[in-house]
Amino acid sequence: MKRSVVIGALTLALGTFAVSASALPDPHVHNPKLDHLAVRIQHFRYHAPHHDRIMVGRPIDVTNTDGVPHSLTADDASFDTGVFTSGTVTIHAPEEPGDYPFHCTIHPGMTGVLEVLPNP
Ligand SMILES: [Cu+2]
Repeated sequence: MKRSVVIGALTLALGTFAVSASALPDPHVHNPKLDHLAVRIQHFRYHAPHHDRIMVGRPIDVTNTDGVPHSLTADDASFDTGVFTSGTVTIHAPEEPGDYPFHCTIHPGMTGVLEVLPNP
């Protein structure tokens, strides 16, 4: 009797794990969340949903809400909004997958990393 209860609990735990594992993004399935990225600059920081991930070549809207000059500039210069003080500038993710560190050319302490994924 006690043994069957333990097995039941173990099955339940495995079932829960299977559900959470299937929720992870599958690199072979098109994920619409990676078609577009919106990055907000606020209080001298970059804020983006979905962990700054996007597929190759897709548009990135960068909005500066600070009212002071900022940029979002790849360390390797593969993308760059240029310096802007307000509004939204649209750039595009590089065509080569990889991790792309970026920074603000005005404020060196502002940094982030863009993860560019291949097309599925
Ligand atoms: Cu800045």
